Amino acid sequence: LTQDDLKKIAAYKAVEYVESGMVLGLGTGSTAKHAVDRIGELLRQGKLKNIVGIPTSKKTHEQAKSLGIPLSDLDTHPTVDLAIDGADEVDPGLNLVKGRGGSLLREKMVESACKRFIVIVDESKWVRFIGEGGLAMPVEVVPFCWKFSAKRLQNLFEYAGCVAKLRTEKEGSAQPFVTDNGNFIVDLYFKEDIGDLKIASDKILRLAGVVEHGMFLDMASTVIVAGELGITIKHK
Ligand code: DER
Repeated sequence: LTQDDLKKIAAYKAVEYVESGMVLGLGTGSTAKHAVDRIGELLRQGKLKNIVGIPTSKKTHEQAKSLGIPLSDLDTHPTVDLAIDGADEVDPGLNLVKGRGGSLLREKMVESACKRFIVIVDESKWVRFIGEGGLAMPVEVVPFCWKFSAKRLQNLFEYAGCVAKLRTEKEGSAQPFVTDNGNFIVDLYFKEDIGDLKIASDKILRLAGVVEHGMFLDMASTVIVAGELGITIKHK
């Protein structure tokens, strides 16, 4: 089984929780893409009816529109029945890192407005603690004086050997990546465990200039992990 096969297996399993009449949060990324495709297929087959989708990115908006999924937004539907989305990391407490695809703000807005948030991952996303792999912890910042924000973020986590880097369009290009909301992303790379995630989250969000970060703490209701040996479903 390829990694994409596993993503598809997790995604299809999550869509089994979708019922007709639901307002759905539609996630972003290569795993969530399979879930959105599956929802479109079931709508077309008449197996699902009266679904409204709230996309978590312009990319997902386009994908859902091309599939004929009726779309709306949080202004119209401030409460979402179910959201399905991927993650970059999942720890044993079902805390997540998200945002390596750049959609963390709209994802967090939709997923914090939903009654149930199902996370779909292949087994490679499983970590013992957030930041274990030393991979990017995304932070969305306003473009104004982003270097100032990056430096303050780096200083916040100096104890964990943090390095802050501006995300660019492509590796090596100087062109900053711009989010759907017109902001930049500063990725934080840690050498050590940053410790209490709630404290880390509060410290990041207190910095004026920071919009949001990629730690989704205590938000997932269910995590569906697809692995070589089968599917594992973990509930909060
Ligand atoms: O960027 C994001 O938040 C994505 O949802 C990410 O967390 C998972 O993307 P993937 O399914 O392509 O690995």
